[in-house]
Amino acid sequence: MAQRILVLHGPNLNLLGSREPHLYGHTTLPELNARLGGLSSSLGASLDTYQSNHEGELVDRIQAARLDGTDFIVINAGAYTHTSVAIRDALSAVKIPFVEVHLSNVYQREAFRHHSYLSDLALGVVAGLGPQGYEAAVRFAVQHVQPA
Ligand code: CA2
Repeated sequence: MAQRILVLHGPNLNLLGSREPHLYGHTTLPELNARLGGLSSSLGASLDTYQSNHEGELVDRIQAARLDGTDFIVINAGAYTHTSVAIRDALSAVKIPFVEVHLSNVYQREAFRHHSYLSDLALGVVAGLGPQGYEAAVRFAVQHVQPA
């Protein structure tokens, strides 16, 4: 059975490509999702994507992943990374392995971005590589779920 990977995008990431390109680049969210979908297919995996600006909706999607056969989650929780015990608890509850991704290098930015409620539960964290960070995470996910 093909591995099922879920890519979750948190608040404001729907604005990708339209504002603050010095921080987040020129790639739009639909372009990024399409690129990740193509990469997953080429690796024999299937990919779902979901973006929400609402904490509870992200929690609901994480809970649904427990029932829909998701094998691995790639998550950029956006600003909720630094605030959300609820998203942390959901990821902890479903026990689906995950990687945390950030487009920007959060450690070069304001101190409040240096703490993540997710990192210690994550298998790994990628920050500062732009869209390539998601690609690295998807490649890792496929390899982790079904080692070659
Ligand atoms: O670097 C990242 O990927 C972040 O997760 C992005 C979040 C920020 O709160 C985190 O500290 C780091 C913000 C996402 C905002 O996305 C935008 C995209 C385009 C234009 C404006 C905002």
